[in-house]
Amino acid sequence: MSDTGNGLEPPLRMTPKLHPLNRDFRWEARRGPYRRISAAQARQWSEQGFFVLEDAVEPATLERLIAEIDPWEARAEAALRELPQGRRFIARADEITFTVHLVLRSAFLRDFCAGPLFRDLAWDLVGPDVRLYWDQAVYKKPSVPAPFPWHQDNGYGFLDPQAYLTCWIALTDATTSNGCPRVLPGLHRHGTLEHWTTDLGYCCADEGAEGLAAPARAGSIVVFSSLTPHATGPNLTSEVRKAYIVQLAPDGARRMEPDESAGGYRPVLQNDQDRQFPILVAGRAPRS
Ligand SMILES: O=C(O)CCC(=O)C(=O)O
Repeated sequence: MSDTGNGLEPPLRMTPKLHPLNRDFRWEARRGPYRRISAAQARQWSEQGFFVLEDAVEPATLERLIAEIDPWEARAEAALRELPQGRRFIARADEITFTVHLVLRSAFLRDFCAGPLFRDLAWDLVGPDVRLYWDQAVYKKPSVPAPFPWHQDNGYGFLDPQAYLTCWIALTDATTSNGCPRVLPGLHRHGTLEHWTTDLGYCCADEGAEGLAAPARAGSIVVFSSLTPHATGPNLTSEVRKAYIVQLAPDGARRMEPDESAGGYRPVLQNDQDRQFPILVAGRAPRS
């Protein structure tokens, strides 16, 4: 990709195929004043669908996050090893684990997700009324040659509205050698794309697409839209690459669950009281 001279890469030139539920989507830019992000980050968000928030989590908090997550991830890994072929859907023993809904298991993680960092990002990038939609740890194990394929998060479970926020928190340094995120800038503006199934997960772009690498030091966050196609590369190192993912969606968001009897899909409100708690109510921290 050539440089535009303004520090931003031009949007990818491709006419994408859309998800069948994606009709009349319009990307809406977020206006300031912002609480956490800079004007340059807001512009990159709007034009490219991502930015890196450097050093957003301080070392002591990071250490505690890892201490809270590791035991649950070890259980997830052990459970995978018991399964035929050591795999369930996109999780594979000794390769890649997805440890979901950790806020149900750790008060520390719950408080972390409900804290000022995500309240500010929610205000800047989602709106005044926001809930935690999903949280999960993704650990990519040493010497794993397989990438995680190009996908949009809204391609895994279609939310209405389609645009929500994914915060990919690097718990360890994420580099091009151990599987940092890569993004396809600009495609978020089309809304949700058609995805197809591969052995490694859903996919919405040519496997050979290069995209932009988004390396992140431990404690930094790759912030992207649910509509930004992203992938992660192989882990060619001898260490585990650890990430914790926090996703925030507008209050009232509904997940379109496949349901033949309802004519294709059935909307399900995302307000599970235990794990999809409010992050912002009318722009403020919810009263406890
Ligand atoms: O962290 C990874 O390797 C991939 C995770 C990811 O892209 C996701 O969970 O959407």
